[in-house]
Amino acid sequence: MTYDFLKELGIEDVNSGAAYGPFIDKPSGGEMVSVSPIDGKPIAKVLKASKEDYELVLQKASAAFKTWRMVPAPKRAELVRAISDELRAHKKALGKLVSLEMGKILAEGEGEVQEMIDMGDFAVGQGRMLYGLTMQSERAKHRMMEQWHPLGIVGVITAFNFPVAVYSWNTMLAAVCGDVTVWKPSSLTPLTAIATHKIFQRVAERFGYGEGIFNLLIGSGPSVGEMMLNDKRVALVSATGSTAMGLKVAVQVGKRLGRTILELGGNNAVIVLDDADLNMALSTVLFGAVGTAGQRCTSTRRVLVQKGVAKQFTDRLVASYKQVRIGNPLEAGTIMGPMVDQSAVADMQAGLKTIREQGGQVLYGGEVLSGPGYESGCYVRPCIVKARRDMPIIREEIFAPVLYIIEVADMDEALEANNEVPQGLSSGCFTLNMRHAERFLSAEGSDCGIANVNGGTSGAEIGGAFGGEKETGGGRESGSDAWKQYMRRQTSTVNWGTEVQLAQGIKFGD
Ligand code: UN1
Repeated sequence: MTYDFLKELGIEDVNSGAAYGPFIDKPSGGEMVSVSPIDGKPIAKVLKASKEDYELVLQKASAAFKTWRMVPAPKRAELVRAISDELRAHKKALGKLVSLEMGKILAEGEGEVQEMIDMGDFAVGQGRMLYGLTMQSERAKHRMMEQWHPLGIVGVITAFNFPVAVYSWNTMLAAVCGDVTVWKPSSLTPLTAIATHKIFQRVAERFGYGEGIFNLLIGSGPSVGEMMLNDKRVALVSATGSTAMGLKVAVQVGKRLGRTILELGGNNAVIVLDDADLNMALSTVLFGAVGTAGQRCTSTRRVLVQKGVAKQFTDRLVASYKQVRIGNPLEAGTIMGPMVDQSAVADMQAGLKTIREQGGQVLYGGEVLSGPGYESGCYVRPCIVKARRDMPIIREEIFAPVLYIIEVADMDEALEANNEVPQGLSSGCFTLNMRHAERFLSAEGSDCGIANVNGGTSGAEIGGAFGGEKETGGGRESGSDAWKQYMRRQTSTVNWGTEVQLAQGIKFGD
């Protein structure tokens, strides 16, 4: 091992990938190696969870829930507050591990840990605000109210691209809501998950809740994921990933009438109208399309640019793409690191082939880079394609830095194009005309879960509800009232009078 900061995070040469709070000494699901896309070299090994490990973890989680649900929510929030503090102390190291293991640049890796910290702080406040309503009873001397109770075990399935932030969106809230979590991280980012679990677990132990509150199961989809989907003990499965994966989760969990939160594919557009502030639009689109090497579900994939500014916008965007420094994401000055692995690169190349076949014109980039510093085979040049609305490929999500520029006549066409893809996660509209801006946000405007004016598609704050419509899955995570999904609602009526009264004025018997 060549990276000193891994010691700070407790990562060893061989690491257990299963924990019911404490790590299981030697999980028996086989061994895997985590490889860095930066140089293609192994970082460390992980022992995966087997069926037996799964069962032990689920038993411990079930037992822990019985205790945890009775701890007052503000007290549960104190533990979450301490986790936020612990994350602050290790922000640099954990951010670096995110970069090392999945390739996003250091600023984004640290930004992701900041998102965890912010989410923790948000959840701490929420711990005193798990509000229910009181309703007016139609019966005299009756009180009617709703309460929110802890739900149970929450399965959290996360993707490689936000290996820690999305875990926190779910887990910080679940913890204050009185739930316990079982985390199945992406097989591409096991070490990040182990390091994160260690931080959470350390705090849980300090507070005397050492077993079963935070649990971790690293393993393949079929072994660990599948068991979780079919397990009635798991009340809610919150899953982030592709639409294909989400469909599977929805069907399998739906078969047992379990709950799901799905955060799936995006195909996000930015509208740039003739009256836009072009400088703002350009830098926002650059970040949205090139950031995280185009591997955010909120990445900007389509620019719908009005014809009056199309040429100027395109020329200037190509010029800024030429300035993008591609290389080691741990080095200052790098704007774009590698893609997560060679298979992601192959998918991008296959996508580009289809784009060309369908008449898309590559204006810049798309090549796989080779030579010194690029030996891992995971580095690509971000790509700009001049495309048309009738190309079928633009309806699919290629999880790579490929940006379509599509010319539109006016706001009517821009909205139609924004909404014509099957996904509905995020969208943005650059305009200085308040009528266009308000229309974009109106009922006939963007059909996405996120719609920004003079803002891009990625980089959402944790305070709002995050998620989208249509094939994006409909789930909402992180801020606003997303907490409600992690609890069960109970409507209660108390009769404090001396008579039995039936609702709807029904007289039954005498
Ligand atoms: C994701 O890509 O799965 O809006 C999440 C953003 C981030 C979260 C993205 N805050 O880009």
